[in-house]
Amino acid sequence: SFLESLKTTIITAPFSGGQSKSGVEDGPKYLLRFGLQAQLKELGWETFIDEPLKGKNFEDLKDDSTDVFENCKHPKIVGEATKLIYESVKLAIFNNTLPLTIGGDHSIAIGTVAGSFTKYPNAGLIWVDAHADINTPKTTISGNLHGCPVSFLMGLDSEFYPPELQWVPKVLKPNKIVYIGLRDVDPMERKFLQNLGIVAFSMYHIDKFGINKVIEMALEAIDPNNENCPIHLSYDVDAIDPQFVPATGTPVHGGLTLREGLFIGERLAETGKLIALDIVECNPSLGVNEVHIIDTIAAGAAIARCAMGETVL
Ligand code: B3U
Ligand code: MN
Ligand code: MN
Repeated sequence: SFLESLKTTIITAPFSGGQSKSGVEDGPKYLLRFGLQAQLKELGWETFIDEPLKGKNFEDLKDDSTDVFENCKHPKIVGEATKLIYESVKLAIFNNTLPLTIGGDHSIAIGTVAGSFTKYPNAGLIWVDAHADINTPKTTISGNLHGCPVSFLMGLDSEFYPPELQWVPKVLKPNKIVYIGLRDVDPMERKFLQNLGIVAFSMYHIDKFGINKVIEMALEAIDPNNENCPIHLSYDVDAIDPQFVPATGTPVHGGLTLREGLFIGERLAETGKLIALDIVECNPSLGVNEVHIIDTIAAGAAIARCAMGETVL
């Protein structure tokens, strides 16, 4: 393991500026209210909490109609929030704790991945998501920056970046990311995946090979020569089917079962190589009823526990 002892820093990232729906900023509050910290303690983790966005009111700043760059919405607040999260992840990881960042929308991964790769430049990134999140400010149709974090980390189309996001270190190489769960990929995103030779396992591959084999292939893809590469897991809960995780901003049918989704976490815990974990896109406001909210938050917490060592036996 890359950790000397079981210590984690839960980094709250109550941020919704990477997309248009409000409510996803309440994800951290709900996950903590659900008992995530106590659950991790129960698993033997010493837990710290860091709130890098405390005192900031990014929600109000979403109304600022001047915060646009070309087609990109809210680059200023995304730039500021992700920089703060980046600093927290760096601090957590250099203090020999596992940064567990709870979102918030997926734009926050700009900060988390940039932070973890500062300490572990040869790390691999496992991106579990229905979406590829590899649009650039040039290709994005929605203008939502939560659909773009991977491109910033790779430096794709970097001549078109908003000034506020030019700080992002281009830490990620195409052979160090692997996707699991894709089923909604824009045409330009597909071009990037093809042209860059990025390994991606869509729902088709999960049906074809089964989740166990897919994870083995994913692990091999980011570490083909068995060099004990550290792993950052960035987990968008919309990878899991909306029947289990309904309260999320962009649900897409035909997703992972809850068990498949948790197995990814369990298998990664087993490798002992996990150096950072993000759980994003839980949006309690989008539950049509109380059960939707509880299912979604419970799934988010379960993913964290599984990835951090919870086992049945
Ligand atoms: N690819 C689309 C849709 C999307 C990406 N990420 C989410 N939705 N959650 C986009 O907006 O870039
Ligand atoms: Mn995502
Ligand atoms: Mn997604």
